[in-house]
Amino acid sequence: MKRDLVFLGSLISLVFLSLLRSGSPQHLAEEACSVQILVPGLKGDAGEKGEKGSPGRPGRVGPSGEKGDMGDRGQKGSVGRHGKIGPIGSKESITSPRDFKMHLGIEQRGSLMRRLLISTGIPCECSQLRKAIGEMDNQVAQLTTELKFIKNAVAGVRETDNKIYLLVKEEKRYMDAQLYCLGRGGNLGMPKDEASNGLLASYINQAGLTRVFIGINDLEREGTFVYSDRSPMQTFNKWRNGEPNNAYDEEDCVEMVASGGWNDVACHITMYFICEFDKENV
Ligand code: MMA
Ligand code: CA
Repeated sequence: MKRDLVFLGSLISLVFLSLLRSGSPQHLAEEACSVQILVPGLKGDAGEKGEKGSPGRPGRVGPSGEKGDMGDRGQKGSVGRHGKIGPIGSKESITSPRDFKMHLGIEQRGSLMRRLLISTGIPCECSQLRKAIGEMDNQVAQLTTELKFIKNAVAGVRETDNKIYLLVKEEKRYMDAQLYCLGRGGNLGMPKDEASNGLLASYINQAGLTRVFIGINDLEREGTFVYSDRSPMQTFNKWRNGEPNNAYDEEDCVEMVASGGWNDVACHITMYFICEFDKENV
């Protein structure tokens, strides 16, 4: 009876202990077995060897080693990137935007161009720029053609290879006519050969006029006619028969009549006139 009570007490305490230690199902199975071992009976044969377990966790980091010898020298590094654009140099070396550009490397110029393009809002696509330039070339060609039309048809000028002639339909005295032409970078028309004389004559005729002042006078020395650019009269001339006659002793300036012939007239009378311009000055 006493043995039974001791056994029962042991059983209860073991079950209680197993309940306290229980956690995972594995423990439960283990505990269940342990409980069964306590059941009276013979010990069974040893079970088969279990499978190999999974590897354990890595161990702790070991202590630092002792200081080693100095290593070999490293290899030479690669070439660095291009630097930023430098400041503008002194006045002696850089005096124009062209000089400034010459001081920049290709990459710096490209960078500068990109910045300029970005600042102007132009996308830096070469193909787009080329297209825009091509279109501008076409526009320049078209405008040149239109300008030629305007000069000839509207302004009514006449041209040779190197001169432009303009008939001014404002009545002026010789000196005022001369000043008018000079003020515009030209001079009074100075026919110095057959071709230019013929061109002026046809200009006058097409305008329905009978006479205009041209740039010839003998103001400085009576009888010695010079062009209004002070160049001397050469062998070429178109004096009408009997001219120059210095009528009334007061004719020091020259007119061209519709035939293209020349006549000396008084400088104080007023009439239309023709200016001429060197193309290289226009
Ligand atoms: C005549 C002739 C010219 C002179 C003019 C002045 C009409 O032509 O004498 O030589 O210049 O008169 O009006
Ligand atoms: Ca005369």
